[in-house]
Amino acid sequence: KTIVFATSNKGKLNEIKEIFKDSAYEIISMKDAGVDIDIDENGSTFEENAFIKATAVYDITGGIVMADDSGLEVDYLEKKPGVFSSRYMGKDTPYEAKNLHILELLKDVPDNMRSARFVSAICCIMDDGEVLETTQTLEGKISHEILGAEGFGYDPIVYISDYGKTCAQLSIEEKNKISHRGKALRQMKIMLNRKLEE
Ligand code: ITT
Repeated sequence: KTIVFATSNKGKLNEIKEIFKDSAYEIISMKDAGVDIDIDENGSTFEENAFIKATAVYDITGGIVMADDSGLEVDYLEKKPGVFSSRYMGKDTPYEAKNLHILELLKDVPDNMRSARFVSAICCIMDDGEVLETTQTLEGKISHEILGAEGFGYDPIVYISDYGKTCAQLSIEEKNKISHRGKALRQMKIMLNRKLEE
């Protein structure tokens, strides 16, 4: 069975393809499914936005669709940028600038006040319209400098103490093992496998 992954973010697509590479489900991008739409993510939670994205594509294809809505919550910034993570400072602003800005906002903030987390809400709509959902997080701390070149987005400033590295210093396999999206996608994989047995 084929699942269209409703994203235009290549980083997300690479992560899900890695996780579903041994699955009975084949992941294809929105582009490869011939769907070219701009989705207005006007929800106020990650869950709402994941549902909005999945629904927009399902309304066109009628087949199985999965979507991820995710972001970074910085506790010191009252959980910003949160659902606005990709639009923070304008959607076309390079991540280097966004990351430097967050480091500047936390310039003299001590380590015990630098907690942050990545959140990923995954929504899957089955071909019969049934909705499956899960949300998972990855706890970290905002680093003091930009470190690493793997991954995407805010990865270079999210420091994972257990690894002594930022997410951008982890390989895609290492990141998937512990990440918000890795955990949510594996959970979703279990739910989807149950569907195959029904
Ligand atoms: P789609 O909506 O097309 O999927 P997007 O990038 O706009 O792509 P979101 O609206 O969910 O996706 O925004 C999520 C943003 O949060 C993303 O652009 C990153 O800046 C950040 N983010 C989420 N997960 C991340 C991760 O694993 N590593 C780094 N940054 C992440």
